[in-house]
Amino acid sequence: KEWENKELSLIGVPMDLGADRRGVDMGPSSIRCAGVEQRLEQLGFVVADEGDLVVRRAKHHSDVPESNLKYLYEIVRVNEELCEAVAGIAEKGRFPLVLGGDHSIAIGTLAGLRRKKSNVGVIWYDSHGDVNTAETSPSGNIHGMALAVAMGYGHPLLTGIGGDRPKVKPEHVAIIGARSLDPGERIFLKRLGVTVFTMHEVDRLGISAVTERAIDIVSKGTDGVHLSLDLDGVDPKDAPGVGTPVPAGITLRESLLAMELLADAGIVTSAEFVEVNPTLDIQNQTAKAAVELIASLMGEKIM
Ligand code: EXY
Ligand code: MN
Ligand code: MN
Ligand code: MN
Repeated sequence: KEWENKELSLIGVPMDLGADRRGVDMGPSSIRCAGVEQRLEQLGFVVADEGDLVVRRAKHHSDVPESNLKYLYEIVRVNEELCEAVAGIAEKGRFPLVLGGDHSIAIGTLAGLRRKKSNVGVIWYDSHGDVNTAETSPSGNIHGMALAVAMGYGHPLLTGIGGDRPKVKPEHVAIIGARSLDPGERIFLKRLGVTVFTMHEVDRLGISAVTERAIDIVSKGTDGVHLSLDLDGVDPKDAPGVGTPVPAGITLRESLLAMELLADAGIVTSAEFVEVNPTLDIQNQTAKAAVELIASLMGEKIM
């Protein structure tokens, strides 16, 4: 593995424009407060905290003529910057760990990873599919479009971040935890043949079998695996501090097992943890859950 040196770079992206809701911009800060760096250092990682990117407050969301894409230009600008930052980290052979921020930042992360790797596998751990386009989106919120953009679908300013090519192939993607898909997203996912482990599969097969199947899919024919973990994939009882909670989700306990299985498989080469909104949280519980998940992903063992 390229990060066997245990060198890791943290980068925060205080983005909330993709969710069109304040609070998730404090996600990186809340995860830092929950002790992410110290926890990683205890695991033997040499952590470089690269700080946060700057996200400008936009005056009004309807800045794109004849489009429902909210805050498009600033989201593009920040993701271009994130793309460069992630590419730089990966280039040095360090493990990029991106702290969000809303899920629109996955666009920049995946664009940056594509510089180093031609076939990135992606585990999209989320209650949502995030495969809307301007045409299918009920909200115009770009965080609900990030995975579609990474696969090459959406506004050209978004799909062009880090170069025009698609950043991820549909056959290298596995969604885990889906329980809120828009009608257009269902059609899109079927048409592209993306593997989706909904809560139905999680309940029927169990999280360990689902994770093992997902590992197979994302590691076949790929040269790296990115975990994009949206905290709203976790049940709101365990992770209440998210902007778009969806009930009946994957428990924290199951999620920790999923992370442990990923750690054992030794396939994950980058990760991001997104959508933590401390203004909706109870005592920073969701950021703390994020730190537990990160620790398990990076190899922490009970014994
Ligand atoms: N599917 C809905 C939309 O596109 O507006 C909700 C998306 C929420 C996205 C969250 C963070 O994963
Ligand atoms: Mn330190
Ligand atoms: Mn998401
Ligand atoms: Mn989500």
